[in-house]
Amino acid sequence: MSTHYSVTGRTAILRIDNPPVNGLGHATRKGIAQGLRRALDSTDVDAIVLTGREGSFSAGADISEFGTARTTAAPSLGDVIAALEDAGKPVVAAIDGTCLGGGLELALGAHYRVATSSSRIGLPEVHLGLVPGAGGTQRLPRVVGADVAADMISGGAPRTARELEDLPGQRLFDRLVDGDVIAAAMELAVEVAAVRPLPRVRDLSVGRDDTAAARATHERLRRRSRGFVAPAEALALVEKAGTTPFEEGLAEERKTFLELMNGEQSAALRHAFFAERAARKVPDVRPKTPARTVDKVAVIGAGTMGGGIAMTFLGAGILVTIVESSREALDRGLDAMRRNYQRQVERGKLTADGLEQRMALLTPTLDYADLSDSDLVIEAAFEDMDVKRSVFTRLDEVAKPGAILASNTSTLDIDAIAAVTGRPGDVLGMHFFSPANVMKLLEIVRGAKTSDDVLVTAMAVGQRIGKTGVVAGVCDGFIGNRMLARYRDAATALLHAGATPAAIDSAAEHFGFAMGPFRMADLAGNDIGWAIRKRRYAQDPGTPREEISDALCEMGRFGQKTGAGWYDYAPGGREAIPSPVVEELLASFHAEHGTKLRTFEADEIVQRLVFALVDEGARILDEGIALRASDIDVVYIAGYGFPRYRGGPMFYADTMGAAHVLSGLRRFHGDDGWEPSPLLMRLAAEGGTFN
Ligand code: 3H9
Repeated sequence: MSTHYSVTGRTAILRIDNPPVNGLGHATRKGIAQGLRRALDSTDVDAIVLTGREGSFSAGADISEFGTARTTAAPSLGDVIAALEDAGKPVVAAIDGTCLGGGLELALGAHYRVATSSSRIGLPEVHLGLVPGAGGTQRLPRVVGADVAADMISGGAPRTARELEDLPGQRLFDRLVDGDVIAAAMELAVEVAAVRPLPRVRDLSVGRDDTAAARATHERLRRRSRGFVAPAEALALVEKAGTTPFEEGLAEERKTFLELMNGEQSAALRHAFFAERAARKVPDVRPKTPARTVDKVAVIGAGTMGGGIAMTFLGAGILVTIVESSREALDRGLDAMRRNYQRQVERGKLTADGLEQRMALLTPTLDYADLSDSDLVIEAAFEDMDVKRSVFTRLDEVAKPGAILASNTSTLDIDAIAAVTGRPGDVLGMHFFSPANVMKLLEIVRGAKTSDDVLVTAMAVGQRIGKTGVVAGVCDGFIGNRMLARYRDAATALLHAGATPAAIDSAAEHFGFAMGPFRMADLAGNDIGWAIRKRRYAQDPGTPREEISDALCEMGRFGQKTGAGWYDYAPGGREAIPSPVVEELLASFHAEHGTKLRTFEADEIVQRLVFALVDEGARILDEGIALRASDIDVVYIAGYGFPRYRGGPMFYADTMGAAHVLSGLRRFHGDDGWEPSPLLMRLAAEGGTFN
């Protein structure tokens, strides 16, 4: 039973009880409709309180039903809401906790609403590539005004009931409480039992401010949602609420909702939603393995990475000890952190008090002995095995028993690092992405001996600090950087074949990548890859040379930081301007190598880049480095700017079909000796999918 019916005095209480989030699946919708009918038919009932579970009124439609017959099976959510709204007895919604999507739409169908002030109210459908489909775009503007509704529906971010209550002229809530919301709703139900006609949201007119601030918000929403189709549709529907009759707006909303639900973007975004949640589970860890307590964290290294990692923990209110080897490096690191916070204060993202509170949680030190009471130590020292080994040897001496020892290495062998300690079960990788205080992705690298509770703790810590954690096995580059290497190789191959950096970047960005490979390289610094290449050339003289990239670095064109890289930059500027120097460099390379120049369609450029990711992803999956294909998608969306609305590289490959990807790769590689990954070949032969 996902709904419960009871009567107290002359008020019926209809409670939605469908854990974990009170999703409004078919059975629940039926339960609400039946409960309502029963209350309306009963001569012992004067009013109805509709409520959920403590902490969850309802998170909306059951997304897992989308695409199945149950989504549209009667009664639809729209039918249930219409029945509430047209009920001949007052319906009071009693809201506590999450009230999202269809859950809010349901509450808007009630005649009265009472909520706890901390309840989270929102229409987040755009995050799933949808618009609200049960009247949200038409009813919300009638109670909070068109501008706030446009922001909430097109941006998707929830607000607290208190924030909404404080808006001028809002008519969303009749009462806000901090205590027992059901008792308050029952009280109101008794008071309004005889009121007729009953107030209906649909009968209100839409207010709007149309201020410069509101217009700026809309403009920001449009910019931020580049490539996403739903936000613009949502804005248009909210606009309609003020200009067309209610029923017409509702019909238009329903049509748009169904089109979007059956479209590619929503399928991809729903995949991303479930993929992020699946990534939190590790199948072979003992169920209910308890996490260790983490109250104090230490970070080794106050460079860009260490500082960013420290800031992430400080932001979550966790005590951090930061260790450096010299006073100058420590001071430099602290200055950089303070400057970073200062910039946030200037942009209004942090208060001056907030800045001081964060810095007060930080203990800088030069002495490893000061981290002896830390529960978790994250090493972010120089990326070199000897350095890592000596840090971990020292950590093994000073860290308390049971402390977790993590390395932020992006490439090195965690097992080799763990082996220098007497407690390899306590060691794992926690690979943050730069800038660590901004980027969402956290690769949690499980060594051969990492114990289950250490893994579980690292995942829980990741969630606590707001990161999207994905478990990876040990290999060079783990999931993300190993795939990135293939992506870069594909970009370099395109360059060698005659495509320009601007053409490659433009195709990638048009596809939806946050940044094309060459703009990205200029931002990250071309010297980093060069240093790695030089080391490889020295270790193995047979390593193929990346002539153009090497020549670029030999000219000192390291990217934005030197004002020149694959592009030119105005002093201090970020705008990438195609460079005559690079053009000349490419021309002389092509002349020397007799390149048969050809032009590349944007489609082919994208396929070359993305299929390379898929091929490496398939190997990673086959080797068990990633637990599931959707984990790879999460890595690429959260850490590498892959367009979320395409669902990640593996999901994208599934939409193309493995056989198509394989034949594309064969064509692009020609006779260069490339062998397809066995998994890709299997799927192509069987017509199977990664996800
Ligand atoms: C909609 O309402 C359309 C309507 O306008 C029109 C209809 C006609 N459905 O996130 P968590 C699962 S669209 C099915 O880990 P938290 C989730 O997969 C909907 N399942 O918990 C997970 O499962 P598992 C608009 C759902 O506490 C478990 O519940 N609403 C749904 O961190 C726990 O979730 C939204 O977009 C769902 N709606 O966060 C809200 N929601 O344990 C989407 C969750 O097997 N949901 N699950 O991995 C959320 O934002 C968060 O889940 C929430 C809780 C904030 C509610």
